Amino acid sequence: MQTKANPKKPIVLITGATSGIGRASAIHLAKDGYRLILTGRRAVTLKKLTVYLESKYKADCYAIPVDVRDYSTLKNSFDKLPEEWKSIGILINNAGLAAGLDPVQEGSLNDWNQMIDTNIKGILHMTRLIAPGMIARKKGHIINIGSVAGKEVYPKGAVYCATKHAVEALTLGMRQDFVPYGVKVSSVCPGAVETEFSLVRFKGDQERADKVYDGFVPLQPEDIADVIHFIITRPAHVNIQDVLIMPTAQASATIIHRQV
Ligand code: NDP
Ligand code: 8X3
Repeated sequence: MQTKANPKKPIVLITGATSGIGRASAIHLAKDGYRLILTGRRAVTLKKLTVYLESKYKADCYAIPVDVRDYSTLKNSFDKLPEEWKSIGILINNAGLAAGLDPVQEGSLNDWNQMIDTNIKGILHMTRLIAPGMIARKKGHIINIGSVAGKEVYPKGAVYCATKHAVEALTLGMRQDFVPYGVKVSSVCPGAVETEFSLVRFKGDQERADKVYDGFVPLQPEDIADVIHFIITRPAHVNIQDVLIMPTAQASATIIHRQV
């Protein structure tokens, strides 16, 4: 199929493209002619997204259904990338989740492991695989999706907040390590965005998830995609290091003005 992808634009790899911010970013960037490598665990959802992007926007997509926690499968998949997909210019480390909302004394070890392994090790795994190519080419851009939870801590959210504080530290550390090579590192840190995030956090409890967004207008995933697009389209000498983006009705992690 003839694609409309612009070969002069960098290849963008988005983790967690099957839903929410990752999916919205894939659509936004496909519209603008970027070639996309899209990942996520849900293979069928990922396939449907690539078919949609290819048919609607004539996008050039490569799907890798994979779990960011599984380094050896990730490595194997990236080692096998066709030559024309190997020079990844932009990595969007987006895959992540909150599991549960509990005080530490009642927390579930499974939830903790899932958050720590996905939100922290997932970013490390992806960056370890992709950054060396950027460093060798002396060009590249990594965008980590942090959170207001990486800047504040809220009750019952200690472990999720700790993982997002770790994303903050990793972003700063990567920037220090990569600066001699001209590789940009940015973070985008949203407040409440209406995605599958709360449904996942509350393990499929739709009613509880809906309550999170009751009485105010939350951010939409497209709002974050728009910011990501802005960040990656700055001139070579400009790096937007960090963006904290909140709904107008949200003053902090815990203060949301709800109309009830
Ligand atoms: P969604 O639940 O809608 O999307 C999360 C994405 O991450 C899905 O595509 C999911 O894909 C993927 N994912 C989760 N675990 C894994 C894994 N182990 N391996 C590969 N992919 C995985 O939530 P959001 O879009 O809201 O979340 C995206 C990022 O934004 C996360 O890092 C989140 O912490 C952050 N964030 C979200 C906010 C919000 O209010 N929504 C606010 C601030 C930050 P699949 O299930 O197919 O694997
Ligand atoms: C997601 C936003 O406030 O639910 O990172 O932790 S919050």
